[in-house]
Amino acid sequence: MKTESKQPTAAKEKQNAPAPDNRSGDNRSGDSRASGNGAGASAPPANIAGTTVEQRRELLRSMLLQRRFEERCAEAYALGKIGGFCHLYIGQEAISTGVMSMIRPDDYVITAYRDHGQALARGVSPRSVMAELFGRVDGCSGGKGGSMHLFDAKTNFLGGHGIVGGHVPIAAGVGFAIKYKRGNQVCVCFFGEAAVNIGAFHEALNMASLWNLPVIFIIENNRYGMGTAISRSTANEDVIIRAKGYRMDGESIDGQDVFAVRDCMARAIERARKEKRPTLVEMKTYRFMGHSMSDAVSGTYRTKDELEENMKRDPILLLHNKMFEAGELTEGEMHKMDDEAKAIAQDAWDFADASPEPPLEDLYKDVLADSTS
Ligand SMILES: Cc1ncc(C[n+]2csc(CCOP(=O)(O)OP(=O)(O)O)c2C)c(N)n1
Repeated sequence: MKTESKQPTAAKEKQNAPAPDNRSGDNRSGDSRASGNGAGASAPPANIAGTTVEQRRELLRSMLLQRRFEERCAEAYALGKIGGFCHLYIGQEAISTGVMSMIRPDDYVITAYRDHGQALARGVSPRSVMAELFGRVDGCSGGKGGSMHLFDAKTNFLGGHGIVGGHVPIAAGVGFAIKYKRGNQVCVCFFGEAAVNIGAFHEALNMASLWNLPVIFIIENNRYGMGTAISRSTANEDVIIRAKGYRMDGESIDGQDVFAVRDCMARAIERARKEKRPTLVEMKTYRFMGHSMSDAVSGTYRTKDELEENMKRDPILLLHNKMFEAGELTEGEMHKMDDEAKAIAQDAWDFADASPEPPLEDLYKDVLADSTS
């Protein structure tokens, strides 16, 4: 990765990624600056003051891991080691990283099919994620879920869901269960901007607000649903306005800035834990790869110029530059972190490659609950 200048980092550079256990559950309290019922209010500028140097390094390590790991996924897909669908998260890593750095190990996470980065940032082991992608028995879903269906009970990572918006009501259900059991966890639910036009999204937001559920709904607005620009699918592109319809707090932030993500999460988490109130957050981002591995990166529904313009705001580069300018990161240290990330991705690949396929007799295992036991 080139970091000497402020040039775009490279989804295109072939390298790999690190695996910090980034589940410290920082949970620092924010000064509740949320926008009340006024959906769409913008947050004050984020800064790095709320984190220590070591925390900032962890954030960088986590993002590098996701990036390098997924670059190897692209390679494995091209070699036929990963089959089926494969949606990369490259470009959006500040969101997964910032969110996971703020929640606690006993909180819950649920997401859509673009789930590799979120699983890694949550602390699901790179080996078990790669083995799942390879369809092997040591995968976090036993090799039977694949790229879109990463699950990990140890980290309360509840998937990996392929139906657009289909998991949003499940998040409301998790929020209900937390409240019913008098817990003070939160449930974080990620989805793309295309999901805000799905019926299940509206049903879930309505119930979450009506019943005061501790759910943080995060729209990762990367501006495209497959090859359809938001301007062609959504009557009101200001998607955060949807919060108002359900009397919910809403906030729109820069999803390329990991500190903006953390600041916003501090407010949403406090609201969820203390008031049992849900929040809708729009995190504005951009994906640097195609919708899935079978999709062109640019040249069809978006131009190369647009892509390159957005890659100037690579979240890894933005964090690197901030740390570099603050004098707390040298290029040598950056390269070392990057090499560690690559080594972890290579180790995950080797592990996955050596893992066997699930046995035939397991075909129906885990499909239905065993009603006899
Ligand atoms: C209910 C439903 N309709 C259509 C699809 C096909 N589909 C798969 S991904 C996708 C685009 C979703 O875009 P978005 O929610 O913005 O997430 P992103 O891919 O940008 O992360 C569509 C339409 C689907 N999986 N589920």
